[in-house]
Amino acid sequence: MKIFSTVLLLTVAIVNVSQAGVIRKRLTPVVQTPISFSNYTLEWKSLTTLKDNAARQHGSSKYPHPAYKLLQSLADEAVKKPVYTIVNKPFLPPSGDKHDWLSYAPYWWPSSNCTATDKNNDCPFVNLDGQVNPDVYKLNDQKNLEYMSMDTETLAMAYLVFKKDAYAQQAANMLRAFFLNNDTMMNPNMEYGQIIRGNGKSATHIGRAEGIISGRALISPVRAVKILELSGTRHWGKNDTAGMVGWFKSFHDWLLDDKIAIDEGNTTNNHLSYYTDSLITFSDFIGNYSTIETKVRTFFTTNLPKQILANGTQPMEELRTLPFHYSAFNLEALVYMANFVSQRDPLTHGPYITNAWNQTGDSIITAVQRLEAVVAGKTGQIEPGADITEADYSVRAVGIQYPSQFCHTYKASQSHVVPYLNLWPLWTPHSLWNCFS
Ligand SMILES: *[C@@H]1O[C@H](CO)[C@@H](O)[C@H](O)[C@H]1NC(C)=O
Ligand SMILES: *[C@@H]1O[C@H](CO)[C@@H](O)[C@H](O)[C@H]1NC(C)=O
Ligand SMILES: *[C@@H]1O[C@H](CO)[C@@H](O)[C@H](O)[C@H]1NC(C)=O
Ligand SMILES: *[C@@H]1O[C@H](CO)[C@@H](O)[C@H](O)[C@H]1NC(C)=O
Ligand SMILES: *[C@@H]1O[C@H](CO)[C@@H](O)[C@H](O)[C@H]1NC(C)=O
Ligand SMILES: *[C@@H]1O[C@H](CO)[C@@H](O)[C@H](O)[C@H]1NC(C)=O
Ligand SMILES: *[C@@H]1O[C@H](CO)[C@@H](O)[C@H](O)[C@H]1NC(C)=O
Ligand SMILES: CC(=O)N[C@H]1CO[C@H](CO)[C@@H](O)[C@@H]1O
Repeated sequence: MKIFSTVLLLTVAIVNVSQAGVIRKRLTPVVQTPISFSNYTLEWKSLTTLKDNAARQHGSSKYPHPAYKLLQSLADEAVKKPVYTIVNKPFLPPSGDKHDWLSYAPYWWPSSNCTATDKNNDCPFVNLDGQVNPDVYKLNDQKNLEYMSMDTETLAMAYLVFKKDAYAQQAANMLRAFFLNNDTMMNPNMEYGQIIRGNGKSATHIGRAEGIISGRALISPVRAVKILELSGTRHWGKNDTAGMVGWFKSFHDWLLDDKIAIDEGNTTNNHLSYYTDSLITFSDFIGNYSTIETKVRTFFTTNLPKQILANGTQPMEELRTLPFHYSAFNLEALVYMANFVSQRDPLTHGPYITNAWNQTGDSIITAVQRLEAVVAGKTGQIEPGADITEADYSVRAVGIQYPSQFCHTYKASQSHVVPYLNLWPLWTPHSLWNCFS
């Protein structure tokens, strides 16, 4: 089971100024708390390959890879689910609007002398580090977002292969409920992620920049829209796409203009990688093509050399208490970025950067090779409780680009606890199916 989800990012830089005036930075441990249980992964899925593989199956009642049977059963389950929405939470964000995304900073409690009825508004909150306020479990915005992401993408892919109307119809229902229907939609911002509640001095009233990383799960719905559009289903209209583009235009602008979003964009580690992936995906979707190349080139030349050293280590990720998890997690984002800007694919307007993998100076490849070596126990550390299959996404994705270097070097799991993660043969070229198994 994936753990990045079960981990709350609570790394706080504490700066100590010693008497000699030397500034030392100390990182507090990342505290593991079962707050969100995300099973979402950001994996590049080539639509060209999805379609080629689907066409190969066409007319045949027998699907040569078990992943197709799994796809069918996941889609059959998804059509029976109610649509997801964030409007049913029992607490309101400071805006008073249930359509606004909300999550709580987990270790903050109403102070013990507080007798107010509305503790969100009338109480000072205090920090009891490591003790999770169970209120956080009452908010399911992140879970609903991630489930909607996985289900809409799965349903759209299933429609592409099986052409069963119910799949497209349900994908459309879920997308409209989450983004387009005035009663149930999410507002296009993440202003209230990980807020500290109450009326005390520490109350933040707005969310924290770190909370924005949850927005990476908005990438799959964009792909679901593209797949539905290309499939030609009668259940998804141009008006629907236009509605989605409107939503993502607002979210894109919020990511660029909002104060906490700017803070997130000024990070340098995995947060920046995912922020950039989100921004370029949404820019492409809304037709703002002009800035994508520059953004990614800047990332490649300015940030990548600091994220990945010549020996493939990722110091910003490995220095944390969950080195394996964070290395795999950041690579997932980097591989997506390189694929996104380099592919000529119906999913993107690209290629934005010709020979993009080359522009990374082999650094992503080197980092993936190091991850492989860590999994093989040859170097580095895997923290207790880590899920080594988290390396699968980046090794396979790079392996598809460079089969001569990666075919048969690594065995990817086909029995992840989360069924959705076993669908990878769908977007892996048929000729490489055996490379990773
Ligand atoms: C993630 O998947 C596992 C395995 O299917 C499941 O036990 C867990 O509940 C899932 N997480 C959430 C939030 O549903
Ligand atoms: C209530 O508790 C908070 C934190 O425990 C404290 O800062 C505050 O002074 C208390 N207020 C009163 C009126 O006792
Ligand atoms: C939904 O809200 C938008 C913006 O407030 C408004 O323009 C539109 O007419 C509303 N649609 C419906 C069906 O109420
Ligand atoms: C688009 O049109 C279809 C068919 O008229 C309708 O069912 C759907 O709700 C519309 N979508 C939006 C976003 O208005
Ligand atoms: C396109 O995006 C860039 C930043 O990525 C922004 O400065 C510009 O205003 C956007 N253009 C439009 C037409 O939205
Ligand atoms: C990787 O290179 C850095 C910088 O030269 C060095 O500090 C680190 O020890 C090296 N790590 C490994 C595992 O080789
Ligand atoms: C990038 O491409 C150039 C020209 O094809 C080649 O000389 C160079 O070695 C490549 N660099 C990397 C890092 O692949
Ligand atoms: C300190 C720093 O890097 N600030 C940057 C934060 O992001 C904004 C918007 O991208 C830049 O204009 C700042 O220079």
